[in-house]
Amino acid sequence: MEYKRSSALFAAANKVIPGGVNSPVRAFKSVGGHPVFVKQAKGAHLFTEDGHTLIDYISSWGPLLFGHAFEPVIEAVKRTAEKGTSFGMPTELETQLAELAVKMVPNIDKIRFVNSGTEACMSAVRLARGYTGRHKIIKFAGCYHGHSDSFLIQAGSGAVTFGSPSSPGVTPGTAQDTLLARYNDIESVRSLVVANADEIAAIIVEPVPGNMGCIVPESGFLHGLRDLCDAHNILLLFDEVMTGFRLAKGGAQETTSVRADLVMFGKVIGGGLPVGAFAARGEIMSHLAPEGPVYQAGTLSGNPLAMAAGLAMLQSIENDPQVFRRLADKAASVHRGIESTLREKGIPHTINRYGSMLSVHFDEEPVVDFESAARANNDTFKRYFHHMLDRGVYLPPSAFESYFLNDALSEADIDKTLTALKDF
Ligand code: KE4
Repeated sequence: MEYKRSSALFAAANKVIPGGVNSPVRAFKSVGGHPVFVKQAKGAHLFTEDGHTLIDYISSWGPLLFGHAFEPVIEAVKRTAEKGTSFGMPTELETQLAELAVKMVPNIDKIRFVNSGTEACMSAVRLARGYTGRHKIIKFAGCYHGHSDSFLIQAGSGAVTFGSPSSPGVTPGTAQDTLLARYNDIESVRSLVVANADEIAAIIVEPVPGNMGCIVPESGFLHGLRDLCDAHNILLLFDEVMTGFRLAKGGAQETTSVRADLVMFGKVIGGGLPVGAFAARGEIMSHLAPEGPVYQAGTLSGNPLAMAAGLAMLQSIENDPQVFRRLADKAASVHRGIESTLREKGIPHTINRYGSMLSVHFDEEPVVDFESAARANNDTFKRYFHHMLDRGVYLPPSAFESYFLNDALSEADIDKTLTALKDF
């Protein structure tokens, strides 16, 4: 497939936008080539500026549970926009979305809306630190919580327990308060807790990670985090920006039966418009300004268009809770089809799947954490990505991302996807 127009548009974008994109993963850096520019989309199909139609397995990196240009969301945004786009004053829409989210998600009484998952996670960590009076946090190698300084931390040298900046511009002063553990390795967490007793405000985790590809939590791991937090008065923060309202109405708290103290949301809760959120039981949220001393604010937080889109999305979920089962079944079909073809061809691979989250790793060893995810063969992944793109299937342009299926994906789309792989 030719992408001449996308190539020209990318050249123009590079003149005025760093790297030609407003978020790095879109630039195809890890798969080579140049990004595809989309003109519009409907259901599970992307229509590119080059006149191609692609089957979409990203769904805008998760938000579009029911597919692109979902009628209830479009109508809600149109209807709301005609009354004004932003007021900087409270609207009933914010309360309606908050009431519905609190009804759907376990263990939360109150929720604060922000504009991105990054803002949600950043604010939740500040609230955890303000509530506990402690400074340190534990995160996991490979888990991504947005681009706030406290999260852009990589494992420090073996000797030290705290991390080091993974990006220029993040200071050692910030890095020293972020400790790095290994996902699915409860002993790596326990040793950090013991070594930093009484200094740790929070453990922040993607309960089902999607930023190392999809990683499945091993039995007992998340319960182990809950037990460690209970024993040492540490808050457990579930970053459900990806999993919230995608795995189940109650997200990963529901599917894993593990209670978090603070939960962060993004993506689906905004129905494709910029919404992030963080939520907890009332006695934690009461520490947040203006009720309490922990400051957090935002000009466009609770924006009426975004609230209307999120409300239409969550109401659609409320009215059709079978969507999660349908999505999980579609993911299982894709999993089985890809696995049987790669096995026939003798190509080493492992596929991880949890609900409608799925990722293909070109390594026959299990992928259970960042280290094992990083071991996979990226050259094969690049070939696989472009092979599928050339045949009209748009997969995440990175081996460290999860597929996000949407409910508009049809059997015909899945058949076409699996047929495209046959001559790989
Ligand atoms: P945003 O600030 O991008 O809305 O959310 C940050 C974030 C927080 N937590 C989790 C678990 C996330 O997956 C994300 C963002 N996800 C990436 C995809 N891996 C967004 C895509 C991008 O960076 O463009």
